[in-house]
Amino acid sequence: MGAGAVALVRLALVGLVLDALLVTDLRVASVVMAAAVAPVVLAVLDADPEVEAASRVAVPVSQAVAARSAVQTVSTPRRGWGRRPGSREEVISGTYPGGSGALKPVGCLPMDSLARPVILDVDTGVDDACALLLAARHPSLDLRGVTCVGGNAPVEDVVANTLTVLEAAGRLDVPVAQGAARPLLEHPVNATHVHGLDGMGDLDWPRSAAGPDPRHAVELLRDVLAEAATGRQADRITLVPLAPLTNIALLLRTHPEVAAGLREIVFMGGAAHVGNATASAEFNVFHDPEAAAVVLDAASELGIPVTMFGLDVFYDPRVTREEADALVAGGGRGAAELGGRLIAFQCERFASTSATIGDAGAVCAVIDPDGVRTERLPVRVELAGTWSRGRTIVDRRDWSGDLAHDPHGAAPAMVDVCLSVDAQRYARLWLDALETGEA
Ligand SMILES: [Ca+2]
Repeated sequence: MGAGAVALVRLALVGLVLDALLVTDLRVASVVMAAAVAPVVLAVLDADPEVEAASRVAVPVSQAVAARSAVQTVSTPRRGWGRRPGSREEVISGTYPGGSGALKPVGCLPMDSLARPVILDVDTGVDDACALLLAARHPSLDLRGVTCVGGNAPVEDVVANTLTVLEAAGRLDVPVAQGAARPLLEHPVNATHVHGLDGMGDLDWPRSAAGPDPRHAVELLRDVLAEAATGRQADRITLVPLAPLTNIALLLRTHPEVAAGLREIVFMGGAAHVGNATASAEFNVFHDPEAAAVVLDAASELGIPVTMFGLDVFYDPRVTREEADALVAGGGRGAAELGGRLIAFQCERFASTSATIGDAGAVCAVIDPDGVRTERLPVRVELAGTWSRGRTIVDRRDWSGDLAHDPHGAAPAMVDVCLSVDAQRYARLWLDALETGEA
């Protein structure tokens, strides 16, 4: 080994030691902070589905942002807010050797040993279907399971839709489990006005005859995460919730020990700036605000890194109607045709020439984290506001002196908030996975 290589190894070892010290300090700090935080007051306000429906449809799409081609690629921990265990840099390591987002040639399934293990929690859902197709087909991911929750559609429909998508992707080997049928406190609502009566675009697509795993979603999550905890660091699971966080809240409160098997949580939900279910709140968090609050609290307490892929970036990665039609033209009832038809459905429903890949963007953020710009910021969920219930309050203050006079103090949950995205890069990643990863 040359002198240069020895120096590099020494630097890496020093970095590891510093990281270990920092993790220890922050875990102690998080326990102290958790003990100091007053109990969460739960206030239940009846949601009005009609208000939710009207506001979701009315959200404008930022074409200007969609046209952006270059994005700063490095997560920027905030000065004065400290650093959380499980750094973004650590998360990035271990990507597929072909490079971030690189695809292996056609026909390379099953996944190789370097593929990142993931579980998706879904309420399929048109855009959940887009996310499932990507997670099922991309060679840099190892989809270990899919758990279902009521949200866009009743949970029984979510299970049926999820199995249908996995069959189209040629991945009925992936266990699918049914979870919570309703939020912890809120009334269940759905979004059939967005996703069609069956929750997945009413495509007249042949339904899968497969059935779900006999376990409850929380049991499947517990089992897979417990097994991952006994393996190598690289075997730890990236959990990708794309729905109301009910299942995940139940999991982390019932089986907090599963944190040992978790690498990180990358969830679609919330926003720093805008809402869709209401003027303040994003649908997934608004649908079950208590669950979102529990997940952020538990993640903070257990030292689980969290990335929020919210409405600030959700609408930006878009596929055109022409690109969708090209996918459909190949036929074959596989992932490409289904993906194309899902995009075409959205184009027609919203009278647009393009549609977002939606939840699939959060999966892109796992495959290719350099495609989003994040800031590590304190986040709380509003549980009591008359007009703001379900809002994710992202603390973007950059002068810590304000905190001395703030009766609330800083939120204990530090989250990597996605603030902008290289939209074309993620849309291309999704298209490539479907075009080249055909079953
Ligand atoms: Ca969803």
